[in-house]
Amino acid sequence: MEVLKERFKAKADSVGVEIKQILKEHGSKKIGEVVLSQVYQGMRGMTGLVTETSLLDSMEGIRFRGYSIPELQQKLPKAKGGDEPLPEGLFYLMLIGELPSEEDVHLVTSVLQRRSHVPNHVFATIESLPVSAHPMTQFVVAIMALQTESQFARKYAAGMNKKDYWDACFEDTMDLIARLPRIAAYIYRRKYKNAEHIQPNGLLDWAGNFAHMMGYEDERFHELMRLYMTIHADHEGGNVSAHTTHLVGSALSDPFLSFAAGMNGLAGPLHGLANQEVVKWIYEMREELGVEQPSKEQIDAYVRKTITEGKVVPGYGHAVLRKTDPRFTAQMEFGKKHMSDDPLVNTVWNIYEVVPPILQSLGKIKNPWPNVDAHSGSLLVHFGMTEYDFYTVLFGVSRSLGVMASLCWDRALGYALERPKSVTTESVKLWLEGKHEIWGE
Ligand code: HAX
Repeated sequence: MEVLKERFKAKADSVGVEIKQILKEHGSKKIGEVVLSQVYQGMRGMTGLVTETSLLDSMEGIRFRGYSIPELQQKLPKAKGGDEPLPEGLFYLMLIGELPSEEDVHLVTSVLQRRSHVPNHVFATIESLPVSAHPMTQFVVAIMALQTESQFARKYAAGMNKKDYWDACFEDTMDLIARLPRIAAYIYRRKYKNAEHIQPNGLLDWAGNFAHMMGYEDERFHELMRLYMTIHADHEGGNVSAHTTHLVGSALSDPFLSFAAGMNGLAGPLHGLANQEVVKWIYEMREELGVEQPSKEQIDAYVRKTITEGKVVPGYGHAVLRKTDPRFTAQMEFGKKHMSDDPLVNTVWNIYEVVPPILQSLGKIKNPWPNVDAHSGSLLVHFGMTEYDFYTVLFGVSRSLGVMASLCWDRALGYALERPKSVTTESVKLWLEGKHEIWGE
C-alpha cells in the first residue's frame, strides 16, 4: 500500500507543478465559447472540468490515460489462463498514469483483499430495508452506512492540514473499492438467493472474487466480470456519476459521501439504469410478441411503437459519443467468442441492425448508435443472472475505480469548490435586451 501511495504522491506532485506553470502562463487563455443553448440544454460541449483518468473522443470513444479499450485488452495484465484485463490494472493506470506490471497489479489485488472486511453494522443497515427495495437503493444506503469508517471525515473533524487531504482520501478510496464487491454480492444474495451468502475467496482477484461471492463459478463469468469491471470504470468527468462524485467531493464531503452521491446519479434511467432498462424492454417485447427471438421486422415495429409512446429506446444514444460505443463492441466480441448462439445475445445484435436507421430517420437524435448499456445485460443473462434490476449495482462497483481514482487526484491537486454561475430566464431576457451586461456574483 505504501508503495502505491508514494508513487501516487510523486506523480501528483509533479503534475501539480506542471498545472501551476500552465496556469501562470496560460491562465487567461479562452478554452471555448459558451452559447445560450448550452446553458439551457445540459451544458453539452461546455468544457468546465479537469479529469485526469480518461478522455472521451466523440468519434473514437473512451481512452483511459491515452489507451483505447482494445489496447487495454492487449496491454493490461490478465488472470492466469484468462484473456480479459484485470480491472485492478486499469485502476493502477488511472491512479498512477502508467501501465502496471504484473507485480503492480498483484500489489493492488492484495491491498484490496486485505482491506475488504465489511463491518457488521453495514449488513444490519441493509437488513433494515425491505427486500423489495431496489438494489441501487440498498447499495447507496450501504455505502452511507460504511461512511462511519471514513478516515477523511475523522481526520477532518480532528483538524487536518489541507496538505494531507489526499492521503486520507487515498485511504478511504482503497477501503471503499475493497469493500464494494462484498456489499454488492450481499445485496444480490439477499434479494434473489434466499439470503444464502457466500464468503469471499481470498485467493481470487477483485472481480473474480466478486463473481464468486454472487454465486457464479464459471470461469467465463469471471472473465466477463473482469471485462465488465474494466469497461464501465470511467467515461471522463462530465457524466452524471463522475461529475456528481467530483462535485460533492469538492465540498470536502468525504469519499463515502461523494461516491454515494455519484451512485444516486448512476441510478437514473438516462444513465446507469439503462442497462436494466434494455433487458426489461427486450423481455417486454418478447412477451408481447410471444416469441423468444423476434425477427428484424418485429423489432422494427416494436421500436417505432416505443418511440410513438414517447419513450426512449434504452441503450441507444449518447450525450457525447457519435459512433458505436467501443464498450458495446468489446462486449459484442465477448459474445461472439463465448455464446454466439445465444438467442438474447442474437436479439441484441439484430436490434443493433434495426435501431440506428430508425433513430436517424427521426432527424433530431444526435447519436443513433448503441452505448455500453445496449449489450451488457444479455451477456449476464447467458450465465443465469436474469435479475436485471441488479445490473446497475455491477456498473456502480466498476465505476468506483474511475471516480475514486479521480477524487484522489482532485484532493492531491487541491481542486476548488465547484460553484458555477447560474442565471434566471428573466435575467437572460434583460441581457438579450442589452439591459443586463454583467452577471452578478
Ligand atoms: N430513443 C428515443 N429518443 C431518443 C433517444 C433514444 N435512444 N436518444 C435521444 N433521443 C431523443 C431525446 O430524448 C431528445 O428528444 P427531445 O428533443 O424530444 O427531448 C432528442 O432525441 C435529442 O437528444 P440527443 O441530443 O441526441 O441526446 P441527449 O444528449 O439529450 O441525451 C441520452 C443522451 C443518452 C440521455 C439519450 O440518448 C437517451 O435517452 N438514450 C436512452 C437511454 C440510455 O441508453 N442511456 C444510457 C446512456 C449511456 C450511459 O450514460 N450509460 O450509463
